[in-house]
Amino acid sequence: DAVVHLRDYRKPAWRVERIELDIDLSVREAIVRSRLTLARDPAQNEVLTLDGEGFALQSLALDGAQLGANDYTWDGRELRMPRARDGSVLESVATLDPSANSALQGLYLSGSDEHGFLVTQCEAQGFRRIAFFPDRPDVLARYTVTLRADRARFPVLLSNGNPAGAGELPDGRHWARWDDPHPKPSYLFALVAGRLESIEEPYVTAEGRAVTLRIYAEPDAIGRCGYAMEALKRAMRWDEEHYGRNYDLDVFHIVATHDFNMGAMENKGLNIFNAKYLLADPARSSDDDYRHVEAIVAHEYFHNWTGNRVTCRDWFQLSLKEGLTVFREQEFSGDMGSHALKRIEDVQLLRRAQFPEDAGPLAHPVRPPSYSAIDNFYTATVYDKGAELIRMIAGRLGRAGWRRGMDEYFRRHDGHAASIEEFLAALGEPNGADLSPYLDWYEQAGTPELRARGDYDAQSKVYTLTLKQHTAPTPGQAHKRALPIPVRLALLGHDGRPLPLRMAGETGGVAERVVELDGASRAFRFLGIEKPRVASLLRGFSAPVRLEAGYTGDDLAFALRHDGDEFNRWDASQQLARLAFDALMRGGGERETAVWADALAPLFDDASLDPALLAELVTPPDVIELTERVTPVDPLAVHAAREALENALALRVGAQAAARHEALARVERGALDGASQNRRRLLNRCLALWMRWQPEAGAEVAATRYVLAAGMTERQAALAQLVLRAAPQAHKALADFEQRYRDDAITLDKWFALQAQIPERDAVERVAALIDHPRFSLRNPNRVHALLRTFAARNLVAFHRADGAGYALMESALERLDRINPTTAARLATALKDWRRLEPDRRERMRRCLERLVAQARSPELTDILRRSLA
Ligand code: HT7
Ligand code: ZN
Repeated sequence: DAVVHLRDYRKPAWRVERIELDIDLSVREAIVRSRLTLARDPAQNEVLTLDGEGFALQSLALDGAQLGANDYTWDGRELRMPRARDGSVLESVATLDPSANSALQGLYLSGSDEHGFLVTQCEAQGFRRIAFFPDRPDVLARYTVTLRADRARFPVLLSNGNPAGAGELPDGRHWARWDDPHPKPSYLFALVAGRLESIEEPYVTAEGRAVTLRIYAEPDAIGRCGYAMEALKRAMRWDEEHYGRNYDLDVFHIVATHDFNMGAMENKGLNIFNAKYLLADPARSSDDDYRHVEAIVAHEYFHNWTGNRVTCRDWFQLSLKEGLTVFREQEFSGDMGSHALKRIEDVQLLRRAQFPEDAGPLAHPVRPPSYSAIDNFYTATVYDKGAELIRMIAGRLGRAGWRRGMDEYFRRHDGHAASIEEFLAALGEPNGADLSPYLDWYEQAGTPELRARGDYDAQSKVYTLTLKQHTAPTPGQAHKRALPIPVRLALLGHDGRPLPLRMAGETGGVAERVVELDGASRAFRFLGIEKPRVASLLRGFSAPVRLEAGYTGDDLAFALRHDGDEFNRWDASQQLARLAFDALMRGGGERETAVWADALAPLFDDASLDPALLAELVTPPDVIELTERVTPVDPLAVHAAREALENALALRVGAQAAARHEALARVERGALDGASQNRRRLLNRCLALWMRWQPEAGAEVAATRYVLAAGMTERQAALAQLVLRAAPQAHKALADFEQRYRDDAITLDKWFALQAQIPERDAVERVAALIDHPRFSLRNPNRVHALLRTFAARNLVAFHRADGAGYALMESALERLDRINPTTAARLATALKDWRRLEPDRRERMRRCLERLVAQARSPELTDILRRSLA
């Protein structure tokens, strides 16, 4: 497939001022009548070219005259019409079958023929599957949409904008019209039609606009939408208070569907959600689920300004809306709960998903220079590294400067499509700051390694911090530039308190400051320093880099005890665990493991420590992060080393964990407030440690906890412990879970995902059998992620089984999935990207599997991932 390059960007030669859509809906056939009012750029002498694919064309008319076959060409992808003029009106009639659309892009049927409903997904290029259009984000048009359908089968008819009429039609049919006053790109178009129920709340914006908020779901799910509604109101208020951004339509609608390729979609005034990230209730949703719902509801809402009102010039600028909106959501979520915990979670995600992406064959800059399948660029790099870039820029401008810059960005670009250069200029200029050096971060792939060394001269009392950066080559980028790296730091004295930091020419010192490394290497001199103990660097993870500071175990244990920055305190524990893991992989590790465990043990007695933070402090890095540290990877050895780490900690703190578990179990446990959630997080972690310390007694407790769980957070954790530790009670609990939740797909996904992780070789056969489970379907992306993605990403023992059975299972699933849903197939295939890092035998097996797949792949999406992985 053709590669699209950023450098080839040209302004649209044709725009669409208005589009009127009239769509007659049924499960097996939608008749789409569209009327486009065209505007030609006089500076470009281009023939009208529109995108359009996957539908059957019934008729075309230009300026009222029907067109014949000689008046246009359509190769099934592009329509070319030499006769179109500036101001021409193009009318088309096309038909398509939503029930045959398993790719879930464009207009598709969610659910069964009989009970399902119709829904659209247009980002990135789904609109062209509905009607002819310049399907690119810099063509903003005004939409009027009329929907017609059988009233009994499709009582609810929704589209973007404000309601503009509704009425009856003959034969039990009806219509509804929607008018969107805000010009928008085609990727933000949406429609929904079906038998849905709704909940409703009034909302008055800070500017005084009365808005009706409605959430729609299928009848059996509508009772689980209340939490999302509350989260939406919190997000709306937060955006008013923190960015002065108000909502801008009379209605705001959200719809939940079980069939969705991603988390959710920010269509103007009509957000569509994967039900997994919208529905929540205490019996079936864990605390993590609640947090996800709040975060994603907020994320999609925040897009109304960062993405919709100001949209992207082209898809290379995707992070302009995604990185910025992730950042806005992170700050919101921190304000709603704990900034330290939110930061820890976000950095965990970055290290588990983005750092490996940046270090492997699929590495790409936050703004990629080219793509062959845009759907494959909705990545951790564009989203999460993109958010880190915004965080650095916001930090550079300071709170007031950031707000000033964002106000200016909205002032300049509201109603338009913008680029990352324009964004940086709008932020920088009102602050007198040149942010152009940050453009390098957008254009350069790879995670910089930051080396830090501190030297203290007791005589002159000067502490010199030398910082150096290096970024390894990534595909297509052999040579790397030095990037601006803000390092937030403090210097801890022997009593653990920060020492005043003063540089030449300054009077007085501050406890914490930010220095910016703006070249390959630089030394920073701090004066008047009395007896420093250890530098606390990169506080709050002030830049998305790998820090190598040469800390000893003692330094880290000291930081773990004393660092006032909660993130760095947690990171000290992570670094100690990594040192222990490295030593275990070298065949030793007893001493290093003891240093880590000894440093953690006293924390159980610290009553002032937030229980959730304690839970994170006593959790070693994730298996994906640890795998990153080894080449070549022997998956069994990595698994064994992480197990040894966990076991050693349990041996050291098991009694304390058990006691803490019992104390926490006596407190009221079912409530949903933050403090209760934080206690549950520790309760669950203590149970895990207890089970390793005393397998039999621990399993008894877990089995009881499973039955008497105060909500899903406890039930899921107890089940996980029983199953992953192969307790005798596991079988019964698993059967019980299946029975309880067999009719609730989202909850049953927890059951699929858990079994995919069982660290036994025969988990391959178990997963193969689960593919045939009556509740599993390759047609549903949530099921695929729960079972297959979890298996490939998290089960080192079974997925990497020496005989290649795990890879073979994935190969056959991918082959089938490619024919059903290419976006989901391509996402799943990224689990194979790191084949080159494996030990020779497995490397060869996985390479052969990738080569067989690439020879057979049909879709451009899967082909793109496989080719780049093999390159
Ligand atoms: N902006 C949304 C992207 C999205 C998407 C992309 C490709 C294929 C399917 C998709 N569904 C949603 C998600 C977001 O808010 O970031
Ligand atoms: Zn987004």
